[in-house]
Amino acid sequence: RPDGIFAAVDLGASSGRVVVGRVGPGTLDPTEVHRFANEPVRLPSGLHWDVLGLYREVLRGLSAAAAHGPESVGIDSWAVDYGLLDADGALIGAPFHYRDTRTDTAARAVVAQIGATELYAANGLQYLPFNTIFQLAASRGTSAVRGARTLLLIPDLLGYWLTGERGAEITNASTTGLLDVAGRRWSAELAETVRLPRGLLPDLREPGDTVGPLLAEPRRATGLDGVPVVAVASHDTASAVLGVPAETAHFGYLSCGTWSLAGVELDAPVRTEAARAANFTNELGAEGTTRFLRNIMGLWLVQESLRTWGVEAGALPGLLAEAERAEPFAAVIDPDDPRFLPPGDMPARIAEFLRETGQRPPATRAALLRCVLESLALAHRSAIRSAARLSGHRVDVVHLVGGGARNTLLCQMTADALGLPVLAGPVEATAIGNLLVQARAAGQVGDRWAARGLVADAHRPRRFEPAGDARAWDAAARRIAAG
Ligand code: LFR
Repeated sequence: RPDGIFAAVDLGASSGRVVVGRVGPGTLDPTEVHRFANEPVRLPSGLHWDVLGLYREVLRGLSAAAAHGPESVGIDSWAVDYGLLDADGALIGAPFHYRDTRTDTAARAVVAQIGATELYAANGLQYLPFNTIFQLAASRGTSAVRGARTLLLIPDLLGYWLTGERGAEITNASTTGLLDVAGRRWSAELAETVRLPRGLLPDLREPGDTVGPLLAEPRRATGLDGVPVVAVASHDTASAVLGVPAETAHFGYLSCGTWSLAGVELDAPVRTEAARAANFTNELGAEGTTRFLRNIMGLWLVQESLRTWGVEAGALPGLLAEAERAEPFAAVIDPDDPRFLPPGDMPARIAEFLRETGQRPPATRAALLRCVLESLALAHRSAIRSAARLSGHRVDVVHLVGGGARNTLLCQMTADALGLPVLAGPVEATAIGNLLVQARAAGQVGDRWAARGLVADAHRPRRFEPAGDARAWDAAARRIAAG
């Protein structure tokens, strides 16, 4: 058949969606059939995901998808977090949220024990306190870990509930810190260091591998019959990078949602001392690629400010219009200051940062928003430039995908700060990347360049040319470096 229909489950940190799309030569038409909120829950034990609620919404979404007659189902989500299964295959407790603060001390202890350079040589990963290896070190000796027989990352956990099959999809596994990134296999040494129970990490899967047919109960609940789950690039960022409508290899990307993931696509990891010192990560991508990137705190700063103010997301366009008229470069923050990571009063933390660095906190919400967006644009500039310099990979154009592509002020500021054209969209690059891996596995699309050509035709990105005074951005960058 010339084309096929696929269902993508895409779970982000604040919302999830199920998208159905027909993919084939000249065809790519993703349609959202179900969307739901993803709200964490605070328990006495810490901050957790409502993973049962998510699974219920996945089933609802798949039953809405069933009417479209998909050939297969793929699941992607945010990275690093996991569920633990006991000897009977039952979930032990509620999975922790990566913004839970229990890991800080344990993370530092693991780095001290292994050595930052040695750890980076093995796993190629940037230091983020919530990397799976650090979460497991923080939970070492708990009854949950002692009783665990299998660890499943979130998309693999949902896939297990749908099919009964266990495994670890490799793009997401590469964010755990437990993978030997060059060898593309679990590192026995690293597992030993954090004293993981033997056999906890299941066999690796590649994007495109079949996970399995649906079990009887999810088949009944969704009405999907004879439709397998297929492993996609199950780390959402890996799917997003595949879904970039790039037409040249000389592109940089900004996957811009709750986080901004800024980097380049490479053939192999770069594990130099300079890359480590700049906190660049080598996560794995579709088709054996390496995503050489850095995490930037992203629109979380905006989302959490709106939540603190009690302002609905619907009010954002109005605030952004005001921010556009606010005074430029009145204040700049380092968005990656660790104090911004946990949930809580974001405007207060921003004001605190500004006072500590001798700056005046903004007087209005719009001014605060302007400060955040300019600071993100500066962080985008620094990360894209560093990615190019550290990897030797030339960047002529930057693709900005994800929800941030709707934020035209951020897109324009990013182009201005970088002095490069920014091509914005698609907003749903992640769900598209998920569909594309399934279509490739079914033989309906060729390699990633053919796939990206389809995306470019179906979703012409919006182009932002650099404008304005480049020197003002240089001066602001110096200010933040000095702060
Ligand atoms: C983006 C993302 C990032 C990862 C962070 C935490 O949604 O997957 O790539 O570092 O969430 O899992």
